[in-house]
Amino acid sequence: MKTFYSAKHALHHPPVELAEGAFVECFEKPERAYYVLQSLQDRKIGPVCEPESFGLETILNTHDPRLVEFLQEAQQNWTALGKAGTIFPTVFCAQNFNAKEPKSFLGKLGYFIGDGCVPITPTTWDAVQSSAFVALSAQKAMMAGEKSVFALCRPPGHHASARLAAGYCYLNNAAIAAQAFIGQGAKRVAILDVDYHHGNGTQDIFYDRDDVLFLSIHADPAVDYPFFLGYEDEKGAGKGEGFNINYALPHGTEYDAWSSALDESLDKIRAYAPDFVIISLGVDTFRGDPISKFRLESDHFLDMGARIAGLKMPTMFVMEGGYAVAEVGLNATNVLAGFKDKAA
Ligand code: SP5
Ligand code: ZN
Repeated sequence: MKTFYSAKHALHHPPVELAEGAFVECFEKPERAYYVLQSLQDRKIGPVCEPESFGLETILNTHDPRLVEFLQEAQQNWTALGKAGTIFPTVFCAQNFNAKEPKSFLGKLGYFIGDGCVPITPTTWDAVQSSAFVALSAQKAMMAGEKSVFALCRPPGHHASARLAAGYCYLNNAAIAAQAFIGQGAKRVAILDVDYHHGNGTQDIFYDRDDVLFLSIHADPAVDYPFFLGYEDEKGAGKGEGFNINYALPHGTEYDAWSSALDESLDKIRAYAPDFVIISLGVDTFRGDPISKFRLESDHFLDMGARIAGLKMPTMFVMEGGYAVAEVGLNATNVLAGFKDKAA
């Protein structure tokens, strides 16, 4: 299995995030990707390839051009206000309905950023763009006939919606790849999000569509991030009704219950018969994760990969969360290794 990886992810390394009332060291840090890369090289998962560059239109097929422009120009606007240091919003656009984009950059911060865990530094955009290019390069390889590919994206993407960056995510890498598949002739794409957190950005992007089936297995949003979306009664709208499926599980969930939701998801994917499957691969379901409350063990990730391989469908993995830095390489690589062994 090929991996796509760009060292440019390290250009995004803000010193702090705002979490629960305090500035704390970022959980989403460059070491995460280094450990995953090291682990998959040690275990000979396959060649590691540099991503290509793509035109901005590949991103604008999914994202509001104003978000992209905002991210590109944030630093110069911040500097123009006489500010130094990492950029954070202090106002938020709580009413999405009919919300207008303000002229003031301080207002724009709240219009394009959803919470305190998406700091912006002078080099954040370069890393964010390279992460999208990693996903698009993996998608291109799939389109060219690879049966499975790993996009080692960083920063992650699944909390980003068309207009809003949030939850360590700036652009939605998995959604950008799904849209590229559709744009290049795929009839149906399934996105299965196994990150601990609900993929609220991905859900939002495809909510009214039937050509992208979105499934997510995650912590009950009543008790965990992203809090406002991810309930099981969110099933899609209009043409998309029935094509959004959420499994909201309680804190303390172990692999038995988790894997039942996985098996149900895989059955739904079989019934949908997609041309391509995208796995939004967060490994923050691990019991040692510092911000999460599920109880998967490292070996369970091998089994997870094997069950996904049971689909026997072209499958692209896109890295999302996972913050137990010392084990994130082992856990992510276990999914890929479990998949590979079973697919072989
Ligand atoms: C991609 C992804 O996994 N994003 C997750 C964003 C979660 N943001 C909320 C972080 C809350 C941190 N809480 C720290 C608790 C430590 N005891
Ligand atoms: Zn997560």
